[in-house]
Amino acid sequence: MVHVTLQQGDITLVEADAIVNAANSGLLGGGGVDGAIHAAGGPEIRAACERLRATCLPRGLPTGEAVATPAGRLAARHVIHVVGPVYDPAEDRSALLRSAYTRALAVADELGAASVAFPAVSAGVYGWPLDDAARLAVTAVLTADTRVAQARFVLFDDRAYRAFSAALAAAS
Ligand code: AR6
Repeated sequence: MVHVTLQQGDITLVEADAIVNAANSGLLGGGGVDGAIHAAGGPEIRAACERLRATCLPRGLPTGEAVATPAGRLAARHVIHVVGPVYDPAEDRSALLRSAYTRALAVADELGAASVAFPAVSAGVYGWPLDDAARLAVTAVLTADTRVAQARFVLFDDRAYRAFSAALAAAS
């Protein structure tokens, strides 16, 4: 079973085989953790995303899906871009949020990555309530069928760290 740990901090600084990016379907950058990863990783990530758009993903990466690029100047070897769902109180999109995590782990398996770091996908600009985002994230990763040995959630602020701590304690 995958071993899950938590850390508060900036995911761009994490040394893991792969870090996960909370991207958008266009894959060409944005704000939040996406902007930070592109800024810190440099143009190699953007160029790889542009190649994906020009070849296998002309209409972009669907919500709940994952795709890998090199990590440019980052300490990690790969960036696994996922698209979380935008929160909508009128529609249950939790399966898509769980899928973002399980598809990321499936891509990590294809890459042979043993350690993967995740941000709190959908819990920023996409508006997912933090406690629920944490619960869905932790249970998706803990129950995933994967060869990834170490999964680390890297939470940017204290509030997110506390939400993920509570979710991990409840699930373990
Ligand atoms: N390291 C770790 N976590 C971070 C970092 C960082 N450097 N920076 C922000 N976070 P968001 P989303 C946290 O908005 O909700 C982008 O524009 C942040 O505090 O980055 O999935 C994309 O292009 C929050 O807890 O992602 C999309 O358009 C979490 O990362 C859209 O935002 C996710 O916040 C995706 O929205």
